[in-house]
Amino acid sequence: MSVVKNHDESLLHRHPSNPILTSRDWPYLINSVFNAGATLLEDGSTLLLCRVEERRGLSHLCAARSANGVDGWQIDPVPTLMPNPAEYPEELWGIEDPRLTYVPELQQYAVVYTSYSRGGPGVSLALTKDFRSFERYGVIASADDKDAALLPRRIGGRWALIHRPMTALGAHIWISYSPDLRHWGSHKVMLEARRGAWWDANKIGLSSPPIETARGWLVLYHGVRQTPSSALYRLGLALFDLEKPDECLLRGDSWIFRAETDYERGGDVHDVVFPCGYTMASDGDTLNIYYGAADSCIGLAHASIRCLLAWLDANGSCERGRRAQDL
Ligand code: BMA
Repeated sequence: MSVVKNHDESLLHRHPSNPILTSRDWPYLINSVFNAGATLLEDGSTLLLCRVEERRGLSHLCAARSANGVDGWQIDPVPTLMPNPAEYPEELWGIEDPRLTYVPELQQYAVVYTSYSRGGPGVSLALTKDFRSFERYGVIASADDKDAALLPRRIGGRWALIHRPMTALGAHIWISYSPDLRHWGSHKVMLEARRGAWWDANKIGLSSPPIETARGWLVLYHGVRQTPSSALYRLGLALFDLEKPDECLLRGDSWIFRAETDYERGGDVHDVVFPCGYTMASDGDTLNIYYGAADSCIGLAHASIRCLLAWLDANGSCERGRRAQDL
């Protein structure tokens, strides 16, 4: 068993301006803004595609742009991507939690989001060049499925989608492959929720899209601990093989980030930190991680890839070497 020795160890550092975006910043009347996908645009500015919950309770997506990724946000004056249930019935109850991936081969951004309707949440895809017009692909993983992101390049000639279907086996992270972004197969479990008292028992899901490093895909994931009073959403870390992304190389035993501040502990859903996106700083090491806080506002935290990998080396174990009964 690995034991975290340093009590003050902190891998994700909150920005002093947190929360960086709240409903009060919005140019139109809303309930809340949280769970934003993130990317750098060609001019180096940051784009957040935010989940905005209207006062009807349904969500849509709205873009916010900033030169420094911290303040001075230019927010679209009207929703950027609205649910379109007339043509896409799976969006009847809204669209949520986008993850953005720039795909060099397509010279477009992939927006993978949750579409919500009577059948439950499913995974939908849209492509865009500019976050102004979108080409919808519709459902790519049917309900009940969410927490999905596309890898930026083909693996062995096929596109790869990470997602979290609810199956009879539980709520685990899976990976599926496609020749054309429309037809998906070769489904494999990528990371299993642990069981019993573990912080990530029973239900896990991808947070931000995987981060490509020289040592593998670095994956930030959330674990949900059900307690008698609430569900605690905390973050963990794992590393996967670059060319075989279903092969877990290292998985941390402890969570690395949890709700601690007022805006993370209290809100529409308390004790939630929920990143859906990150951008990379020009040093190639610093991550700007954007996270939904308490399903009410958006926070920013910095982390160093070097430190995250060093932490995994010190506190992670080789998933392949672990017996199933230990999970
Ligand atoms: C998850 C998702 C997120 C939400 C989180 C906490 O299941 O629905 O959108 O932030 O629950 O409520």
